[in-house]
Amino acid sequence: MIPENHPRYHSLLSREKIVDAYKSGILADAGMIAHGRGEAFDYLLGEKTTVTARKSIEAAAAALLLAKNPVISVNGNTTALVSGEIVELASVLGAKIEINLFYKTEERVKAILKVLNEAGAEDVLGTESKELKHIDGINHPRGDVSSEGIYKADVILVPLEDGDRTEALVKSGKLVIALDLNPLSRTARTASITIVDNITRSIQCLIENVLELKDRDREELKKIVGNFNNVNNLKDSLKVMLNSINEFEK
Ligand code: PTJ
Repeated sequence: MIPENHPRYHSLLSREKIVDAYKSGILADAGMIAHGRGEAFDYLLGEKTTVTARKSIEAAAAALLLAKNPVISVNGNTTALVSGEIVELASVLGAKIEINLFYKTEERVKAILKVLNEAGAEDVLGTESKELKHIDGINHPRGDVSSEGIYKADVILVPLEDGDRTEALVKSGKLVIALDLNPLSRTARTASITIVDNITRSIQCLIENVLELKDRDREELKKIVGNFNNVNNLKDSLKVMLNSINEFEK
């Protein structure tokens, strides 16, 4: 039990969720390593949602609202940390949720589906092998995606992703929104919009932005997306991290 007044309460709470998810078969073994890597980058961000991240979140919200067929791709770490928020985001957007795992096993798909169902998700895609189609350019079972979901999506939110699939999805003409604390990762650099922030904070901020922008006209939303530059935004996130190191040296 972590006391709420502990200075690193939120970080420790996330760790506890990750460990519990590992024990209950939701998380891949490598999910622990991925989480630790994320923590290190989050430390450099000051464990805060930066102004730079807020710009990417606004662009992501606008892109998701413009989408004809938005899909949220879900893996083990996402389920462990923010299953309720994923269901809420899908509901405010009218988006589909699809389970797509890097370390795929039938057992993990079932365990993740159970958590999503308990959080209120009804039609979760990616759970039946007969509904799957392969996306060209991904030499991995992760390229097997739902014909009703990622396969025909125009905008996809991919939290904690690997670079290969992001690249293949972008190449196939889809707008990909990545959620990744590492601004140097291949995913971050390949995605159309990358949110460099902890998913435990950014997902709530994304829901708030969607609610705020949902009555704006399409031209205004297109302008928000058009004005966003992913490379510049990644550079700005790196500057925040470098500044936190320089500040320490003073
Ligand atoms: O559940 P599966 O089988 O699909 O596997 C999921 C993992 C995450 C294990 C798999 O996709 C993987 O190995 O990913 P990578 O290549 O380690 O990339 C994960 C990225 O997510 C890294 O760049 C981390 O910095 C970042 N990350 C980790 N925790 C968070 C995060 N980004 C945002 N919020 C976090 N809490």
